[in-house]
Amino acid sequence: MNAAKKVIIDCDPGIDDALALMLALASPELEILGITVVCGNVPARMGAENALKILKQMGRMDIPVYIGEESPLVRTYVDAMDTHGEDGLGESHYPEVTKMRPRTGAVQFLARMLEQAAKAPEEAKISIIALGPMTNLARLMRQYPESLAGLGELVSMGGSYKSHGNCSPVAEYNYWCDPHAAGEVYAGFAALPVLRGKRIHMIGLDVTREIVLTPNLLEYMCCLNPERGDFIRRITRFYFDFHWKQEGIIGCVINDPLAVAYFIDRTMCSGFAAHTEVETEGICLGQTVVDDHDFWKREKNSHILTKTDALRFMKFFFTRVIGECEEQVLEELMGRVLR
Ligand SMILES: [Ca+2]
Repeated sequence: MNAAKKVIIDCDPGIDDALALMLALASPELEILGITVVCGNVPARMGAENALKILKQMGRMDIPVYIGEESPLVRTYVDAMDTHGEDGLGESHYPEVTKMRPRTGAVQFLARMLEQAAKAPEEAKISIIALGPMTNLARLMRQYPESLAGLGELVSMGGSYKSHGNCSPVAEYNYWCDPHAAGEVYAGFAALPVLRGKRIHMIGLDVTREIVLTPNLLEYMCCLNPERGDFIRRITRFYFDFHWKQEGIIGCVINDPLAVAYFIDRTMCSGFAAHTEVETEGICLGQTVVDDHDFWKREKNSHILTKTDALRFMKFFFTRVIGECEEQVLEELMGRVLR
């Protein structure tokens, strides 16, 4: 077996972040060096507390959690607690983890780790799976640009190529929350010599909208693995209610875990390379503008994922987080998304 890939997960937990972390923690292909938290769905400090709750649930208290940026670069911070609940975990109100505490200095942690990997061969570099706004990453790029020599790959859940947004007709939350940060990171991938040839893998709403956790799937989880199933039920209940009111779906779209699955298995999604920029002003604030026809003849700084196979993803998630399952049953239960 190949050595596990070194990775840092930058996130804002967040219900779907919690599911993504569970998937990552249950995947032997990953060596998770740390979890860095940014303000997004919830304030960074609350997100860090939530990350600890997930680590406790998964029995992985060996992984450090770092609190990062507490406000976007320019915009006033707008959380998503209407979607994720007042505790960020669907008002499940699991008790605070006291055995281990979050540390401060997420950006410095990222810089330190990447600097150490700067001279390592490509396969030993450190990748980042970004599941929240890109504020920590933009600060890293501003303050420690040379540390990016240690970056393997960047997979980002965010943006939207052709699908509608979830904060405006055109904008997805992570990039809308801090469009300047996302814009700087995409620009950096187009311009910085240290990132030459690298592309941001953009897992946008085009593909994540395909991933819907339905009540039937949740029941199946609870049957196969009562402990994990119950945890997921408690944190997603609020999310189900929100989706029904907002999108008319019985179930919930779970965006972030697909980014983890794609990082591990590149055949999970497919797409194309293009130059992408992020709008930072006006009614299109936070929109990802993907130059799919190469009008601008600029450096292709992104790999835009447009297709995925929801059944394959669901089997991947179940097998790792819940346990053995029957594909036929999954297929049947997935076929009943009411919209
Ligand atoms: Ca997230």
